[in-house]
Amino acid sequence: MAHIHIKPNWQLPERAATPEHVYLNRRQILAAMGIGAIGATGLSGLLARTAAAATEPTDVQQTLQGLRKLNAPRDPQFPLPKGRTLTPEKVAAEYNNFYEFGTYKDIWAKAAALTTEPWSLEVSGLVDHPHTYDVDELLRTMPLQERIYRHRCVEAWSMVVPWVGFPLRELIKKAGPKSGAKFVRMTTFMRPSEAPEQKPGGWFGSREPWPYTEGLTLAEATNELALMGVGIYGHVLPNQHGAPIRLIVPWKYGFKSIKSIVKLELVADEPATFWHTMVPNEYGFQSNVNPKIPHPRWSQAFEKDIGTRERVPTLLYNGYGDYVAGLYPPA
Ligand SMILES: Nc1nc2c(c(=O)[nH]1)N[C@H]1C(S)=C(S)[C@@H](COP(=O)(O)O)O[C@H]1N2
Ligand SMILES: [Mo]
Repeated sequence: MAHIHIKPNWQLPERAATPEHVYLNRRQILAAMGIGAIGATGLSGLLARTAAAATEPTDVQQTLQGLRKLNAPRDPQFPLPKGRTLTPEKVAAEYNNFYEFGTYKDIWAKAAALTTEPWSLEVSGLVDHPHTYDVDELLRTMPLQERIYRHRCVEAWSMVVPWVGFPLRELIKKAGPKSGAKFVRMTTFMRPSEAPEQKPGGWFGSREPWPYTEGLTLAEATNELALMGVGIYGHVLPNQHGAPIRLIVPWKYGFKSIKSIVKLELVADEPATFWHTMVPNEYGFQSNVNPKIPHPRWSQAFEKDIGTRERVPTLLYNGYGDYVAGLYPPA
């Protein structure tokens, strides 16, 4: 067995590694052993981190202060779910997954480097009216509302937060899907200068299929629940939550809810997606929340609420069966 002279990431004591991270780090180490270049990769990664750290905020409140307020009416269909507690804003704002900025729970600091103004969203593909929107235009013209949704990450943690957004189907309606359009493909920004993990030679940036992509069937994308999120807790999104525009599909595992979207295309075939491409047997295209289908490496029967720290039983479709069960064969 080869001797590895740097500590694998998952052994760094100050970091709270979660299962996705353990997987990635192990894989990274194995890949690096194969090509014999781990020292160089590890060192450049460390130097990049040190450089970025100089401009990072030191307190999560700094990333929330001064965010523009959004006066969106509450959607009465989505009040606080029974038996759950609203996750405190600060807790949600410092417990993120956003792999472009790293694999640990310091995303809120790293994501401050993302430039979100101006921001364009291209809507194209098999549509009658392709259009590139300025996000401010969408904020002004789309029917914004506030909805409290449960969010369930595939890593078995969850939160309950008030999003501000508009139904994705309103945008799809404006675009006018052509008859051959069967899927929606969404793409996150590609900016290695701002997002360190997208750089070749970063911790795992050279082997992952950046930019992050996700997809839905057209029926899923036009379901009432599918929300384009532009705000949280009554103001625009802080960068760590996927500013300035991200998807929220609460009946699916969190990785489907792609952040900081730059392109939305209507396509004929099931699109390749980031996680499915990397680990097809662990992260399926559909990935509906289901307590009875374990992840290959852990059970999905329960989740940890990051606000209350309670262990909560996981619900089929994350509790949204009334809205989405009809899309799928009986579970
Ligand atoms: N572009 C992009 N979108 C992403 C991710 C990511 O790494 N990159 N992580 C996903 C995962 S795994 C989860 S759980 C949610 C987390 O959203 P939050 O940080 O706003 O809670 O974002 C999803 N969207
Ligand atoms: Mo996740």
